[in-house]
Amino acid sequence: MKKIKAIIICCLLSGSVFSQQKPNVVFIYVDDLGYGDLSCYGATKITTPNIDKLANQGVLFTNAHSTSATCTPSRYALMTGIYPWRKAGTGILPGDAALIVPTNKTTLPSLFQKAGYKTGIVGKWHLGLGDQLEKEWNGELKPGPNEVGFDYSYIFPATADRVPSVFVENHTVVALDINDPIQVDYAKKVGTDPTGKENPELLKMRSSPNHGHNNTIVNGIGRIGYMSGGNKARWTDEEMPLTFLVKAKEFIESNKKQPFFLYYSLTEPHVPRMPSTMFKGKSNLGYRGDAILQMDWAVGEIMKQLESLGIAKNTMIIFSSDNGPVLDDGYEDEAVSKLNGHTPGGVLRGGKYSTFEAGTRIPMIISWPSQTKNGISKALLSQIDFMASFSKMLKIKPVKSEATDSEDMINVLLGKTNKGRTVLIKQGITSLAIVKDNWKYIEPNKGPEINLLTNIELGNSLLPQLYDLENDLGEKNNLATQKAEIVFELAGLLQKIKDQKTKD
Ligand code: NG6
Ligand code: CA
Repeated sequence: MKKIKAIIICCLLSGSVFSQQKPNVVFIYVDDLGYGDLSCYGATKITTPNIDKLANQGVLFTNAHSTSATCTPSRYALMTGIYPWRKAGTGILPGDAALIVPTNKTTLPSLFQKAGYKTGIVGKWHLGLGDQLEKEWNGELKPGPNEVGFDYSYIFPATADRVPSVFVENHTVVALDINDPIQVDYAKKVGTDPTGKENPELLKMRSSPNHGHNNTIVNGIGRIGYMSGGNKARWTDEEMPLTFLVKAKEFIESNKKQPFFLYYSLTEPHVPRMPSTMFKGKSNLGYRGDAILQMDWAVGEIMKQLESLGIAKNTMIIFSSDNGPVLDDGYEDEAVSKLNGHTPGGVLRGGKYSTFEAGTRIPMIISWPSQTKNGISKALLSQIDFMASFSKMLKIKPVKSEATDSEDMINVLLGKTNKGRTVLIKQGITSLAIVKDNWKYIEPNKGPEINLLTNIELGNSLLPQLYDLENDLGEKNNLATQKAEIVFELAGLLQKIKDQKTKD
């Protein structure tokens, strides 16, 4: 009897230690959501109850950053722990790009694999597929997510506004029909499909002038790039949230008995915003607002599922965005005209593409009910730090030459300390900035001051810029002339970090 009791106690103990060491991780990564887009971050014109609930049970970060102000580089950093500006070819990728994540290095998902997790990605990828531009869309598409650490993948290749407008499950286009082969080209028209340029009367949402989202029409929307064939495989934008949600839930359901890592990478509120009927008109802010409500709903559905499976307590949910907000990013979707006083970037200056704060300071919430204390953290943090932080949590030693820009922040992520990074580099579309002790220095550069298409201030200037983020979060007063010694120090430090070599 004593022996049995001892065994039971032993099992219970090891069970609890095991569960603490190996939480499931659901990383919800949304596309182009701004610092001011959620009610838990102060939005008043839109309410996001599910994400607010997540924030109430976890840690809400006010000083968390993506590495970059656009998607591909931010995601590259997330996967590798290497600053993307160290590596050529990590800018916004076309839909036919080759894979840019190395297949012979530790990645965020392969870390979890090494720790015995089942790993999956559902949603946007945008890191390339195959080993060259010219590829056979009708055969096996690899290397891709499955070759860099995901046991399961259900993705779209690039962005919702780029062809091919199809889903890829593991290595194959979903609903592929060999009698209607897919062809993709970014330079010239292929096939006879109408384009937004030639047949604007066929569009259900017009492209904005000069943005060029007027190539092949798929589901009544002009895309960037040309495709032909694959008619059965083409997605319906309005169904996308459900498609991804169902796949995410299936992945969770089939792995509920073992530790899993799910990277659930939603397209909202990136363009084209074409919400499902359930959400159209619901926000009164146009389709961009509706897409945010739709995204919030999807987060709530995942939370509900985890609860009903009884695994919510030991599941860490991370919620964040790949870059800051943009209103007109290619389509006439009323994002500007129906803004109604909403401020997607909150008090921050700039937006997507910008070296100003709104480009890369993004919402981040982490909830692991059995571990995180609820509260607000002001710690300086970057998404690049997930690599080193999870290495620590999973007790998988990082390879020395890998993830060299990543810092272990696991105790910050769990809300156990407020002591974040001391230094961080942030990347706009043409310039870098360095942050230290709440001072932010933007290097002088020749890039345009404003992106005329999106009407976003890019943070570029031929002169050095220095902002005191503690007292001037809106970056209104350039103190570079008054504080020349800080400019000198930060410019030197930025150069030193740039000069550090990586093996990749
Ligand atoms: C830009 C597109 C924009 C968007 C962005 C990628 C133009 C004029 N604009 O090049 O619409 O697709 O790329 O966004 O083509 S991201 O969030 O994936 O980085
Ligand atoms: Ca993005």
